[in-house]
Amino acid sequence: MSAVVITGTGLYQPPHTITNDELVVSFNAYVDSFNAHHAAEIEAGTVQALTHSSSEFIEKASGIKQRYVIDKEGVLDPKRMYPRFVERSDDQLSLMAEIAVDAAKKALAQAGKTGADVDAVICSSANMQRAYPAMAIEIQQAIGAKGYGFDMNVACSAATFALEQAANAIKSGSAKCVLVVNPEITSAHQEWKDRDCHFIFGDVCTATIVESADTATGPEQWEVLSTHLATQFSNNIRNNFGYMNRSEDSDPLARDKTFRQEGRKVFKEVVPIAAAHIEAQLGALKLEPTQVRRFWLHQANQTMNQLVIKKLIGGEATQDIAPLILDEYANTASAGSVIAFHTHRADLAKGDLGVICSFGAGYSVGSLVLRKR
Ligand code: CO8
Repeated sequence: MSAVVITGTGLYQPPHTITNDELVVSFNAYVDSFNAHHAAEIEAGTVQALTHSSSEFIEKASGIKQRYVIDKEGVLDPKRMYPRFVERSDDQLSLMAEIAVDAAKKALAQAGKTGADVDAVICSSANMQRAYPAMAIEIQQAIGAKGYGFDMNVACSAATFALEQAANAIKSGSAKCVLVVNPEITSAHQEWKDRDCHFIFGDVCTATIVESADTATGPEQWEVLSTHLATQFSNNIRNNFGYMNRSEDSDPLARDKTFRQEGRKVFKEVVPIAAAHIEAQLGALKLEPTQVRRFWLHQANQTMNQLVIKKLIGGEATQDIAPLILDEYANTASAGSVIAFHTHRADLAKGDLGVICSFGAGYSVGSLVLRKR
């Protein structure tokens, strides 16, 4: 059986950035207006006053300095606090498909392929724009691909879980060249009014070409030596938005219908799970973590990544060992580890080993061990 290789990646980066300072100014304006509006209830003790956010806290607690968003104005409007997207007609490309096609074209160019070479499309992300038809099929048509397409969602591990499906499709012979796209329009399901998490996410889309080494002609090839997925149920990261909300007569704008988490618990519980997961996968390949040249880790929290690396190699998570892109992009859900791989791999040499690993809601952990050919 021929090897499975990654031959190209692509990145769609939205046109707008929001710095922590810009975000905090708008958040604090919202807080002041909320508190003024509810002054009597706050005084009577029936409503709790909201508290200001701070840029210093955000950078210190997470490592995030800014984020990219598709719409800046709506997010920063203290009267709105979420993006404004124009509804499109059924015959227009959906927003998710549009950014996925952009990233896909870049990945295809890197792999030396065209859409016609692709025979499977997996659109995998933490949130889906609509129920059906699958965005993957829309993307398949837009790039002129053959074969089949489907959508899948494993929250922050959506990309790594999809990469395993792609590798398996190639191994089983159901596809020769798979396009995996991760359009993460997190701004639409982020709770921008919640001080605990208003700073966390950013929008982006990544694309990866996974193919059989038989057909790979691109200048760069990363052999997939192994994939390893695991899940363990937790309510600590949750979003109750869903198609049954209407039938439940629940409030579509209620707090539980957007992203929420117990950040500190997630931090404590996920770090050991992720480190043990990677260690076990490397162990099965008879490899030590210290033999890995680079770890492209999930991008949720700078200290989390430092602790994962410390557990694995006993040393510091330098930018060389485990590059951070979180400062510029924030948490981009499933796309984070793929952005790190996309932007920080050019300096690696033939034979170097690398690990892509995601961890997040579910809980879910997904990882791939790669070797540069
Ligand atoms: N400004 C100022 N102070 C603040 C703020 C703020 N914005 N927020 C909280 N504080 C205060 C708190 O009130 C608290 O004060 P006190 O000590 O007086 O009580 C203090 O700061 C500390 O608060 P926390 O304990 O909450 O802060 P942490 O140090 O734990 O940092 C983090 C918060 C950064 C959220 C951190 O816990 C973290 O990163 N945890 C890990 C999170 C993680 O990995 N989550 C994964 C989620 S991503 C995922 O799975 C994908 C889901 C799908 C994506 C959906 C897209 C929308």
